[in-house]
Amino acid sequence: LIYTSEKYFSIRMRASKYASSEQDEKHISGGEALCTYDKIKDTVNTLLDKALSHSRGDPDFMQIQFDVLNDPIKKINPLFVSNNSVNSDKTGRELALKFLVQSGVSEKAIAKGYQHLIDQSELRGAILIDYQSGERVDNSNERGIRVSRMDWLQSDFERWAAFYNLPTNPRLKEALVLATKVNDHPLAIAELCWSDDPGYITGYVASKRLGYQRITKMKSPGDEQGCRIFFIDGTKYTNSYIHYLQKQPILISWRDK
Ligand code: WAQ
Ligand code: MG
Ligand code: MG
Ligand code: MG
Repeated sequence: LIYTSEKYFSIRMRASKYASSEQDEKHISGGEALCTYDKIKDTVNTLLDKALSHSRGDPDFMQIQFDVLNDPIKKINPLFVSNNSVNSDKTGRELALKFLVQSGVSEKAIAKGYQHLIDQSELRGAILIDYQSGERVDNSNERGIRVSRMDWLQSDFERWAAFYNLPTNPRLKEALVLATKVNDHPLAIAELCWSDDPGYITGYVASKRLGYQRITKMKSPGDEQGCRIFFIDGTKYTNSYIHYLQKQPILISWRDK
């Protein structure tokens, strides 16, 4: 844990379309960051830019909020990243299934997870599924649970990327920050993810056992259906896990050994 005299702030953004029309609200973009007071303006601008030039469309609603962190920030190491090149989204999904099973998720839970996803097409967060029964254990309906209060200092991320010869891709950074936080908790079993952005087809499975398994093709180009499923031990303490996801401040921090 870091105890600093400097105050840190959590910044959150979400943007959508048709929020105030008859049509169903469409999620466009979301983002979260941690920074000190002097960096708030830059951080807000970065999140604003992200949503104003988005491949899912131009938003007609946006909310950017900041609030001071009162809890100490916990530092954790990023999950280990492995790359899996596949030649079709079908092969990618089969590989994802294999990784989920290896992480301890039941095939029944995976099948039910996909069904919950199809039922909820307008998610802006994640759905939480029990890793054995496949029952959905959050009550957030069509919104999903949004993980926030997490970040990775850009300079630290760039040192990490150079060491592993990986691209300094902001999507990889964002996704690895989220996956590392989500999977660090004792109740987490595994995560399945791909983007809802039509042009971005790389996704991943992450777990304590397998690390962050990047899979190059998880959907076909143009598809706006994204996925974020957290498979957890959902038989008890689900509320404390959700509290952790939304409130515990986490900073990813890397040291080469
Ligand atoms: N908390 C919970 N769910 C989220 C969050 C969050 N902070 N951010 C996104 N989601 C959910 C939400 O339902 C989105 O629609 C869906 O995930 C996809 O989000 O190259 O870019 O930000 O290694 O579009 C993974 C591969 C990219 C990166 C994932 O997701 C790589 C991505 P997106
Ligand atoms: Mg987004
Ligand atoms: Mg995102
Ligand atoms: Mg997206």
